Amino acid sequence: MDTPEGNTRGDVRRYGRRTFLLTTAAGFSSLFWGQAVWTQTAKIVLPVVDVFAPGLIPGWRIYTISGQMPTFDRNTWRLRIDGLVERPVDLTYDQLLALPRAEQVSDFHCVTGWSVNNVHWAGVRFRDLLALVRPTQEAAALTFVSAERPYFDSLTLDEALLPDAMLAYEMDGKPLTRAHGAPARLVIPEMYGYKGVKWVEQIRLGAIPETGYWEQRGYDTDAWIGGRHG
Ligand SMILES: Nc1nc2c(c(=O)[nH]1)N[C@H]1C(S)=C(S)[C@@H](COP(=O)(O)O)O[C@H]1N2
Ligand SMILES: [Mo]
Repeated sequence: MDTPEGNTRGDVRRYGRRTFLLTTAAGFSSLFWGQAVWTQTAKIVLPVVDVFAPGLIPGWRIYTISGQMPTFDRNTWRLRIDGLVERPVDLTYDQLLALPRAEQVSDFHCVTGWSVNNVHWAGVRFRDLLALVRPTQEAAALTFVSAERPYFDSLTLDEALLPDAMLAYEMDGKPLTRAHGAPARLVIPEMYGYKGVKWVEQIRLGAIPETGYWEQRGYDTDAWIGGRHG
C-alpha cells in the first residue's frame, strides 16, 4: 500500500525535511455507526515530512504529520479531559504519574506493514482516568487530541476500556521520548498504529467517535488488526 505516512524512515540516514507531494485518487467507503459514510479524496495533495530521530529504537519509524514535534515542559504541560463529563480536569504531569500505574508488554503494528514486538509500556488505564471526570450517561466515545495539530483520533468507550488499552507515559522502561510522543500517547495493541495518538494533550468525551486525521484521508475507521469489525 502506498500511503503518505509510508514515506518516513526509521533508519540512521539523515533525510532532513523532505517534502513529498502525494496524489491519491480514490473513493473510500465505510460503515460507521450504522451509517454509510462516503469520502471522496480525489487528488488531495499531502505534504509529508521525514524525521530523523536520534536514539531510535530499532524497528520503529518515527511519524509526524507536520515535522514539528511538540516539546514537553513538565511545569506547564496539562492533560485536559472534558466534554461529556461531570467534572472536567486539567492534570499536571505529576498528577498523571500519581494515578494507578499499569504495565504491559504488547506488539505494535503500523498499517503500512512494519511492526515492533514486545514493547514494554507503562501508563494509566482509562477506567482510572475516567473515574476522575465521571462521564455522563450520553458519553460513548473518546477523542484524543494531539499537541501536534491537527492530529487526533478516537475510540469508543468500550474500546478504551479494553484491558490493554492505556495512556502510556513510559516505553521500554524510560519516559516516552519526544519522538515517541512525550509525555503521553495512546496505546491500543489490537488496533493499527494510527490510532496511537502521540503528544496527547486533550481527551474529549463525546457521544460518537470522530473520524480521525488519517481516517479522513483514507484509512479505515475500522482499525482493528485483522479487521475484527470489517
Ligand atoms: N501526533 C501524531 N501521532 C501519531 C502519528 C503522527 O503522525 N502524529 N502517526 C501515527 C502512526 S500512523 C503510527 S504507525 C504511530 C507511529 O509511532 P512512532 O512514531 O512512535 O513510531 O504513531 C501514530 N500517532
Ligand atoms: Mo502508521
